[in-house]
Amino acid sequence: MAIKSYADQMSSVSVFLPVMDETESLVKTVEIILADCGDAIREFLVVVCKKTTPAARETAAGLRARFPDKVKVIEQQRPFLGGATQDAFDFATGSHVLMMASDLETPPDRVKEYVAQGRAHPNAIITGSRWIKGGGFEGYSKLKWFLNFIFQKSFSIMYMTHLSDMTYGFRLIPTALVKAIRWEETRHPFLFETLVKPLRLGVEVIELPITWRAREEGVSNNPFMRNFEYFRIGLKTRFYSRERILKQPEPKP
Ligand SMILES: Nc1nc2c(ncn2[C@@H]2O[C@H](COP(=O)(O)OP(=O)(O)OP(=O)(O)O)[C@@H](O)[C@H]2O)c(=O)[nH]1
Ligand SMILES: [Mg+2]
Repeated sequence: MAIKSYADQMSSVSVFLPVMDETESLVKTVEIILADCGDAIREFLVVVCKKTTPAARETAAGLRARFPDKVKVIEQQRPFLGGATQDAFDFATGSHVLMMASDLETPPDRVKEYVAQGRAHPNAIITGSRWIKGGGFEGYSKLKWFLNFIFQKSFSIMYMTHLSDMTYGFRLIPTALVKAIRWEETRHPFLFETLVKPLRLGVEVIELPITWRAREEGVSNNPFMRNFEYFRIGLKTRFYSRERILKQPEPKP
């Protein structure tokens, strides 16, 4: 079946920024992106939840006051990181959504490269890879590094894809595509779901080498044992039909 186009061009980007305890990191993220490629940015969707610290909330409000045309602060309705991302998808008005974090583990100085790639390949997903030449990990636990490698290899074989990193949540996706898919995960495995479901639909995915550096501010919200939950969505989706992945049936050709 011919692959549907979800974006003929990249006109603007909605940047999703989930926030728990980030202050300086959040400010840096917004400032760097605006300085590097502010023209391409339609909006920053800063998503806060009940567990977001008062200092982080204040920081978000401060950014909204400084950049009222660009920064929106959204009170999260669905639970956890996957829920925060789905909430942002509902609000996104740009042609593309950039999924990232506000803890500097998704380096904001690389966003301009996503923008350039997105303009050149508007119908594709542009995703960061820590495993290809030029990418890497700094300050990642050795055990997690090893398990991540095995995980990536297993799923690249299962999905018969050249992709080397399907779990790094630093990616640019056409907005129409995220709005068309029926999402399931609410926690961190959502990051994997946003790659495997489009892959099953036949969407092109382009990797950019990125070095992941452990955060200096705040703490991770993903306890180690939860990493094993990534298998569930990966295994299920491998056998899903297009109808199962999409919210609406596709028109017959
Ligand atoms: N609004 C909101 N933000 C969240 C939630 N969970 C995590 N975040 C934010 O999402 C980003 C990624 O979360 P982390 O806990 O750092 O996850 P991670 O870096 O993928 O996980 P590790 O590899 O275990 O460090 C951070 O900026 C968090 O503050 C949530 O439930 N709601
Ligand atoms: Mg993190």
